[in-house]
Amino acid sequence: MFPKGFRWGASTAAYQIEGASSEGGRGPSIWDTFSHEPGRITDGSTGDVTCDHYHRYREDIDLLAGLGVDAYRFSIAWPRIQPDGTGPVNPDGVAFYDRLVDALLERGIDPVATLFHWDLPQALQDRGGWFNRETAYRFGEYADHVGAALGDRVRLWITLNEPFVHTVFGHGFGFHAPGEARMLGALPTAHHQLLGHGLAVAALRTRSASPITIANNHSPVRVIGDSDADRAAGAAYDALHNRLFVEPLLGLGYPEGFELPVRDGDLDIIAAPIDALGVNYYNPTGISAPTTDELPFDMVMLEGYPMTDFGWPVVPEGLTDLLTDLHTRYGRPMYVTESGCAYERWPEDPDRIEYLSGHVEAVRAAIAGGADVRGYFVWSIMDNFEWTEGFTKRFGLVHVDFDSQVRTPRSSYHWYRDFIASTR
Ligand code: PNW
Repeated sequence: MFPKGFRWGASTAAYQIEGASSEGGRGPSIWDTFSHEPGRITDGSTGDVTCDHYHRYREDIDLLAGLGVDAYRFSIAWPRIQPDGTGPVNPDGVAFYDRLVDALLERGIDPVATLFHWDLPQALQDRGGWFNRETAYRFGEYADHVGAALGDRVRLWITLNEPFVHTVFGHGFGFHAPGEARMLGALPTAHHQLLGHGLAVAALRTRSASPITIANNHSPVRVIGDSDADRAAGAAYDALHNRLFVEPLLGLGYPEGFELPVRDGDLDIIAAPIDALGVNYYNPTGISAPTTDELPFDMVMLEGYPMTDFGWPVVPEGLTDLLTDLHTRYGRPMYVTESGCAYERWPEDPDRIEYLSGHVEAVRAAIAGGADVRGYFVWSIMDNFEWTEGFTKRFGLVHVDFDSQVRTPRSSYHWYRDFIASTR
């Protein structure tokens, strides 16, 4: 059984669904810049319109209400609140999230707001983005504005989404905006994001009584090979993917082996108390000893598992392992803030039903083993702009036709609705 009060939900992010990229006084973000550069996005698409959620949010909230979810996780576009990342708020931007939050509450759905899901105002990027320590302070001010506007109604705060992915994909490999490929030279952006997180927590505490968390991407490490070098590589990868973005938040400092621009007092700011850990889980990672001197590990394809349309292995027991491990290491309440899979098929999508039923079962097993898990959010309520993959990868419980904007629930939508009802 799931504990009383367990929250079932679904997740989205602003740039992936909103569209209306130059309406309501919104400024450009790094994802507008990046997606408009030729060759960056697989199908040449952008988030200019995507699901047009900015105009269709009421219809989308009807879909959420039809599922019977307790909570909806969305993100706030910083460039709607502060078009150039600093200064006073843009009233039209705040008004959009006011309407959204009120419409959710009217339908009995708890608003769960992420402050940063990768759409940095371009004006801040022009001053160095997350390489510039000042961006952390700007993020704290932005959090204060959002807290002042919505702090009485948002029920759970998430400061950052996946600073690991934003650091590694956005600044290490350059597959994501802002497209910087500095390999380990990306690490300062990790520290500055976490500093921003700490400043945001402090600001939100003065504005809202609601709990605060962060949504970290985690991946249990599967060491491939049985040499000491393979095991050392596994530990190095685990420190980067699973520890670096958690341990300083809990007052444990950074794991060893990372060069970060830490100044006096930073670790105290970063360790501002939080109320839970958010866990985004997709798959485990295979790791062996490095064969080049670029990185201290090699990433290896895991074999013997079914694959999603993304080519990601389907390993539900990895979620049990992960939650159990995080519970053993840190002993904190947790939310699964994202879990889902890319499958093209519709309206029948038996693969997604199998994926999701396996993963909720994996959460149940972790809880039975003692982990304190308080909610599960499916990524995503509907197909959307899947970053570098554009519209070629579909994670939705609801199919979206990006020409007509028609939404069609898949069979997984009906499955999740019936499953949630069965836990009541
Ligand atoms: C997450 N990886 O991104 C994001 O939070 C979502 O916005 C995104 O749509 C979803 O997962 C599906 O991709 C990730 O390769 C991107 O390890 C890449 C990875 C993990 C998560």
